[in-house]
Amino acid sequence: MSALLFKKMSELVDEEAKGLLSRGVDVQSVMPAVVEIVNEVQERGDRALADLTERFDGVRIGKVRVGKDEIEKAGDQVPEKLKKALEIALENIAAFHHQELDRDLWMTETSPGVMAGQMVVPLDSVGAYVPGGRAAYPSSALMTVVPAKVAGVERVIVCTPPGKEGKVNPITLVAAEMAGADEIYRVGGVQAVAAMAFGTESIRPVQKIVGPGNIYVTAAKLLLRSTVEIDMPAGPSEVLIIADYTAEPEVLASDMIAQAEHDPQSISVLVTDDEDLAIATRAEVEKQAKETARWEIVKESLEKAAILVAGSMEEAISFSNSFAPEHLEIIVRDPMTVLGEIRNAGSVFLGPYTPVAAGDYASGTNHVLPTSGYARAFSGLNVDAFVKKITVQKISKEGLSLLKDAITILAEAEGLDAHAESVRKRLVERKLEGV
Ligand code: HSO
Ligand code: ZN
Repeated sequence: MSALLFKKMSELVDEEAKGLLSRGVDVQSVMPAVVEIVNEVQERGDRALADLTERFDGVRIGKVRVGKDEIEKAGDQVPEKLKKALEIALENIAAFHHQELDRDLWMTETSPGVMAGQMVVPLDSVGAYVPGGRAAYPSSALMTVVPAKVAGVERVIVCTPPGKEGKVNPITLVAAEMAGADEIYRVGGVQAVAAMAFGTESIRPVQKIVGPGNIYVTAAKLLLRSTVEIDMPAGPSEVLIIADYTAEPEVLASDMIAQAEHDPQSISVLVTDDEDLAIATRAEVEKQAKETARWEIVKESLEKAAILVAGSMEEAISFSNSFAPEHLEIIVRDPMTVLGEIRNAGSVFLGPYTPVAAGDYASGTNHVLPTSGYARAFSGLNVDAFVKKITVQKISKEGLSLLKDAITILAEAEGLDAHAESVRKRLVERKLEGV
């Protein structure tokens, strides 16, 4: 059934290789529509949010902000078992992101008497975009809000689209509340991004917007980058698996299908140096695809999938580095050795017992990751996204004397005499107050 690409890597034609490597989501194509929506929100604030939500989500909303009563009601609706699972995930995500925190302040003596350092200060406010609709992911509320709170951001707001009754998915509400969100708004899409960037009557603007979203949300984030900081462009989910003879076809196929069920645009790639494994995995993918609940999405997505037979592990690794996958699974006899060769990936999963789904939900790492090759230059969401680093220095009179020549000579070479003078003035025969 699935028309997935099955080939020896050496036989890949240019076009096939390019198609796999670029898989570019064409953000520019939706830009005109995005600009229009953004302008509407900027001009008409809350009234635009109501109109746009009616147009795109099919519901007329009253208050944009989700009230305490609705959050409480959601708490009653969500089964205990689910709350417990959210709690376990939250604990692990918080523990992991605590480890990422840098020291508050460090100083080092770069030259005698010259102390220079850096201090970490959280942003004041952050907006988390949590998708709804077909891809309603309460887990994304944990992945965005928890690290922001761990970093010390005082005001963390969540925007997520309402369902047909105008209510936010109760599990998303519970997750956002548990994670410590300070305000939750029932608005999604481009209009949510614009509202968080410019502010409206009911939503105060934020300094940075993070979180996954569809191509429109991504385009809006990129468009508003001069007004507000953003995390990274994130598109459809993808996995690349490097496997050798030790891997089980059934397991590999299930990981490919798990990625494919996200979105028709999702991509799953297996690269192996074992041709028999490749053949067996293709058969398994076809079998499992027929059994999956979301077969319509899976079927479409698998048309973009590939199983490639590499001539060697080196060739497999080199392809993976060029591909720069969002998720990289390494299921080989000695995964640590392969890990040492990895240059580009959003998040790496080692060994046969480490499915991407673990990182999606509960192992503690973040699932907001760079897709579409952005892992070549971007990192996944982490606490650094929620802080800024401010450099600090304190120099003694002796320290400044020692640096005097270097500073004044360089300043004069740049024609900036006042710079040089600001050093000399301090070093004339007088004592400055303070330590
Ligand atoms: N794989 C998605 C995250 C996710 N999976 C959410 C399940 N829920 C993007 O990394
Ligand atoms: Zn996933």
